[in-house]
Amino acid sequence: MAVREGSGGTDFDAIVVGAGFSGLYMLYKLREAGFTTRVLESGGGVGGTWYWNRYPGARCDVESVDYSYSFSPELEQEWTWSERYSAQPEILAYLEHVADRFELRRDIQFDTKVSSARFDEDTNCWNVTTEHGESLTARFCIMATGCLSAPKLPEIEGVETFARATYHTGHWPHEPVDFSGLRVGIIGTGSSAIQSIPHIARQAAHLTVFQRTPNFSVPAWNHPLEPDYVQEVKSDYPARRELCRTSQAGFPTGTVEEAASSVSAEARRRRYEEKGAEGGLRFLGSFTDLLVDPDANETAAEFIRSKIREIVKDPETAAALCPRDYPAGTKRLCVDIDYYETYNRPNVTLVDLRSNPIERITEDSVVTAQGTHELDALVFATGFDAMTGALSQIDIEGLGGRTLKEKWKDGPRAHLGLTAAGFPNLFMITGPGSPSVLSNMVVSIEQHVDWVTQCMAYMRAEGLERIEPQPDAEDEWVELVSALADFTLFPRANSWYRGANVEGKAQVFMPYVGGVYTYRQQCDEVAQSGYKGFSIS
Ligand code: NA7
Repeated sequence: MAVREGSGGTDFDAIVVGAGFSGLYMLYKLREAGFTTRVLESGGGVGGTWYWNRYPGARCDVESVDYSYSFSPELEQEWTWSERYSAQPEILAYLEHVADRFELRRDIQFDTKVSSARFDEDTNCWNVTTEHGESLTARFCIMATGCLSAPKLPEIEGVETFARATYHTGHWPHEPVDFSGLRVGIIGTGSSAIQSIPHIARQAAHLTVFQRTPNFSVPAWNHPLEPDYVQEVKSDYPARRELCRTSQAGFPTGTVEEAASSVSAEARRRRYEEKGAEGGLRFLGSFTDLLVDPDANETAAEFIRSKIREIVKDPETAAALCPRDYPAGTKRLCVDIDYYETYNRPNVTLVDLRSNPIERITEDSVVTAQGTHELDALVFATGFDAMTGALSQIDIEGLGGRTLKEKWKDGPRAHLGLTAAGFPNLFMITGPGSPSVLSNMVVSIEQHVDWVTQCMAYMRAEGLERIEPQPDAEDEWVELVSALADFTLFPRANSWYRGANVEGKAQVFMPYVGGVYTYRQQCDEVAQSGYKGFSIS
């Protein structure tokens, strides 16, 4: 680095890791605030999650007019979404447009995976090294590494021995994949599988779905967006954005005030039909008590099961597809297009691993207790080491040489889900302990990025060099996050929200369930108080 562009003799004021929704907006804001910034991105282009998840059918489950940046009125007006729920190529095209429109690429270094970040206590700076051996310094290090960005293979004997084509939904090839004429297997039935299965089934000679746990899924009722509707949204975008920011989940769900337990079975069914007809995640907003009262939840769960039984013709397959052992919505509710209908195709077989578990994978087959399934291609839709996975892949070292991995071995601890005691000047965008994956990610990302930028500007104005949360403030926050979760049904599912999908990972419910509005108010109060709960020097 020939020219040191950061204050205090560093290469930059800030290093941002990741160039997805978070990293791009972080760069935009820091540049606007006059901070020199370098973004390090492991992919060959912008997009983050939407750069890697190119599997067939990949689509957002938040409506496109809401799953977009609100920071630029001009951008809002010039970009037009084509569908209610946008598909991955359109979201990626949007992020590429954002990168071009705001000339962000000149500060992004692509194909650069960060291997370590060390805090230097003498200079109050971060030293970040890359896998190419490059070393960069900055006052601040901002992890914009995403919540679902460390793909995970299943722990199955012989998984690495399969010698024919293999794919992970979270790391899909850039070239088109053609399954025509092939016997394809897919392991997993989470959101990625539920989106890709109908597409793969239409192409493959045969598709075998290996299901360990069925998921609750509701129809998306996706459709092209009418120009009049788009115009209506654009003509009043600020109000719509405000509605998102002051909501529970970061998108409008409509107002309901009734509890499922307070109305008749007939009225409940009617409401579920209505909400189901609206499509998507709004279903969970049918009643106020669905995620806190097990009996209320069971009525919604049974409604979804009744739809599965209506759609899927083979009763045994339908029964296997009906989730039974966790409340609806406590694993991310899936939003599908023709998922259950796909099981009526003659070329699709469901293998229920609960009754017929996988024993091993060989060079050409998946071997279950009851037989051998020879396959030409195998798709792993087995998810991610969520929320902490991408961070634990980087060797992050704070005060006294202590690593973040060590600090988090019994579960992540982050004050406000943004900062960690012992790791000064480090920020995590949508980190564990913030609403993140329980919200419209873009709303939560913008809020975090704005908060971080404001904090850095405050420090610069006050001539301060170092900020970190106090351990007791962090403890209180972690307790609050856990207490809020315990008030809900969320902890009752073995979900990736609580690390249950990764062997040996601490079982702690990670996201903040209190909603984006309450959370925003808490963060704002901290900033307005001059960063109460933080040590600043
Ligand atoms: P998910 O939701 O974590 O789904 C992963 C799936 O893979 C799930 O059905 C798992 O079953 C299954 N899985 C994982 N390991 C195994 C093994 N060893 N054997 C069989 N089946 C296995 O990841 P997705 O990518 O679908 O979705 C992630 C999020 O992205 C989603 O929630 C949206 O927010 C977007 P399990 O349930 O663990 O029994």
